Amino acid sequence: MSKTIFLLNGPNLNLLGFREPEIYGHDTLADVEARCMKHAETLGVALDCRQTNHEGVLVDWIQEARGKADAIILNAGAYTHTSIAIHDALKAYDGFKMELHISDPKQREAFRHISYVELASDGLIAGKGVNGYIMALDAVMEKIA
Ligand code: CA2
Repeated sequence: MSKTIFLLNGPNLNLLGFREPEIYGHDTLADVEARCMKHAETLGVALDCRQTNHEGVLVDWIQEARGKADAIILNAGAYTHTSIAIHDALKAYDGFKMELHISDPKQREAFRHISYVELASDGLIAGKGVNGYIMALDAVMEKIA
């Protein structure tokens, strides 16, 4: 049976490609999602891409993934460093959980060094630019295939 992956992006990632290209690159979120959809097709996996600026919506989507998705790839944006609610939702999810960041938060300001997402995830890809999204898909497929 074919697998399903939720690719969830959190706050401000809708601004990708429009601001701070020196940190996040020139690709827009639409570009990145289109690349991921193409790659998912070659891998034979169904990919559901979503972005929200709202913490509770991310919690809702992580809960929705229970029973619907075999894995979640999550770039929770700044909620990574603040959200125990997202941490708890991830803990309640039984599938594979991959934390993803475009930059490497551990190499940036001290307030980005804690990750509540990391404490509830099975893997981490960070600091690889937007190519990290493709790397995350490949890594997750190895775990769930
Ligand atoms: O490196 C990442 O992917 C982050 O999750 C991005 C978050 C940041 O708070 C995390 O510490 C690391 C910020 C997303 C903001 O994205 C923007 C993109 C373009 C322009 C402005 C913000």
